[in-house]
Parts: sequence; C-alpha cells; structure tokens
Amino acid sequence: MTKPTVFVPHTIPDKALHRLHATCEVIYRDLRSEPTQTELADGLRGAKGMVCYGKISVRESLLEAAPQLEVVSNIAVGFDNFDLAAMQAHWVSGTNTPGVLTETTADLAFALLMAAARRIPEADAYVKSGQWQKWVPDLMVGSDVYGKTIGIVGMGRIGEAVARRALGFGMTIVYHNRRRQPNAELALGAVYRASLEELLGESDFVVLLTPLTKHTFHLIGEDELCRMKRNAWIINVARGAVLDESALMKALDGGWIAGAGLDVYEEEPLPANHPLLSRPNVVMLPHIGSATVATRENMALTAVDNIIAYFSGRRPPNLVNPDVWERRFGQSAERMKE
Ligand code: 8YV
Repeated sequence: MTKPTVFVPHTIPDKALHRLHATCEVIYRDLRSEPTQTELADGLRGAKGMVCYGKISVRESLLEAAPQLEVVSNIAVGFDNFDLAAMQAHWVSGTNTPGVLTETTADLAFALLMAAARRIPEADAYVKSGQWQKWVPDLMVGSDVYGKTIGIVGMGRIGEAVARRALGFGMTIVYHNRRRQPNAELALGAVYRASLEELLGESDFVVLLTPLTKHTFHLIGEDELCRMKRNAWIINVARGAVLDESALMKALDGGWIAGAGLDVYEEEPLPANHPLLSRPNVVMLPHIGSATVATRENMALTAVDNIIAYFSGRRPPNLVNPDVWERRFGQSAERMKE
C-alpha cells in the first residue's frame, strides 16, 4: 500500500518525526523559521496531510492551493489558526493536542501571575544591573498572592489546573465559563459567576484562559478593565486578541488596574516599539505557555498520532471538526474499523 504524504513545515522533535516516518511519506522542512506562503504551497503539493504548529494559518487560499489535502494536525490545543468554515467546505479535518500541555501551561500561568505580583523580572534586572546599593523597606514591594481572589475566565482543563495551584496559595477561586463546571466546583471549591462583570469586580487576579473565537474576541475591553479593582492584575495566557490591547494601554495609563502579565499578543512576535514594551508593570513572555522539552515532544507525538490514526482509517482521537470526518468516512466506516 502506498504511504500517504504528509508535510511538516518546520522542525519537530525527532521522536515524533520517526514515528511519522514509519507510516507516512514525509516532506520535511527542517527549519525553525515560519514558512512563507510559497514554501507552504510547495510543500503541500501532493500532500494529503500536514502536521504543524498553531502558527500556520489554514485558510481558504492555502486550501485552494492544496486540493488533495485531507487533514491538518495542529501541534497546539488552540486552533484559532483554522478557518473551520473553509475547512468544512474543502472537506479538511483538523485535530489538536488537548491534555498533554495542561499542567505545563498552568505552571506558566501561575509563574506569570507570581512574577507580575512580586515584580520578579524587575527585581532581577535591578540586581543584575548593579543598582542594588542599599536595602530600603519599600524596595520592590509588590502585591500579595496568598489568600487573594483569583478569577478564572475559561474553566477548561487548564483553568482547573490553575485553580488547583491557587488552592495551594489559599486563594478564593471564582470562575466564569460558558457552562458551569461541576468538577471545579465540587473538587476545587471554585465559585461560578454567571456574570463576567461580577468576577472582574471581585478578583485580585483575572486569568484569561478562554479559547479565541468570534465570541471571545476582545472579551476584555475598556468596560471590563474599568470594572476591575485598581490593585488587580490581568494575566493573559490564552490568545492575544481575547484582550483588547489598546484598552489595556488606556487602563494602564489611567491606573485602572495594577498591571498585567502577558504571554500572548494581538500580533506575534510583538512589533518593535510596541507601547506595552516600556511598561514596568507589565511582565511579558514570548508565547511560551507549553514550552518545556517534555511537553513540546508530547504535543508533537500527539499530533503525529492523530494523523496516523486518520490515515489508518481510525477516527483521530482529537478531531476539532468531527462533522468533516464523518461526512468523508461515515459513521459505519468508523464502527467497522474500530
Ligand atoms: C503552542 C499554544 O505552542 O497549544 C496552544 O494552543 O498556545 C501553544 O502551546 C502554540 O500555539 C504553537 O503551536
């Protein structure tokens, strides 16, 4: 049987590449840079599948240039890089990597929260630049974390993992989500807030963990930032566009909030001279929520397993648009092959 051709447009961990090679013909662009549109179209010529990071936009123009493409396997839990309507129209399945990055991303979210509250990057720079000449009582004083209220916006897997960490810090946990999450309420004592406004008004730390969709685009804008406490922090580890960055600038300028911890931005990488870069009360990371060696390898392996399942006639475990798979293969095909 001929092996299906799969395009991988950037370097992935060796273990994942080897696993892919066993069942697929692989076109491998072993580079860490983002591919250009031309490189993508060239690589996809003849490919039925693609395994890629969530930075690759899977939109109409790409799908038109790759008519034989059947499946795109994201090495990411977020899939806002997928135009689901265009994928549906072209019968292209999409998969993601939920679960394997939950704890790693929650670690980072909490690290960012603590770094912002306790001014860790600022203090580190202060010491290393030789400015620490004497100790004074108000040197680098920050905000307490222990015993404060954390407001989690988007209580999915990562939200729950952040809540577990917050419990260890004796925090009160409130959350806002499309649906109530009984597990978070029973196991973690998280209190549901149907109203986002209510959560914003009571939280000392607002942590954004919601996927980016048309409903969550600029979920946090001027009105929302205005409702936050003046000594509260906003932490974004979701997607940049969930938080309106110009509204955030206004909030920082006006002293509406204490500051922010950001791992994601409306434009990535952040353009030079971006106004947020000069703010001491904003801790900024380069989108590294899932960036540990082990987790990145597990994400790539999960993505490869999704595509191997697809081409061996099994339903991929992490389909994000199952309708397309069902339309192509039918429910009966699924039952026969399982
Ligand atoms: C990815 C992420 O590394 O999984 C996600 O949704 O944000 C990150 O873990 C990034 O999207 C690149 O694929």
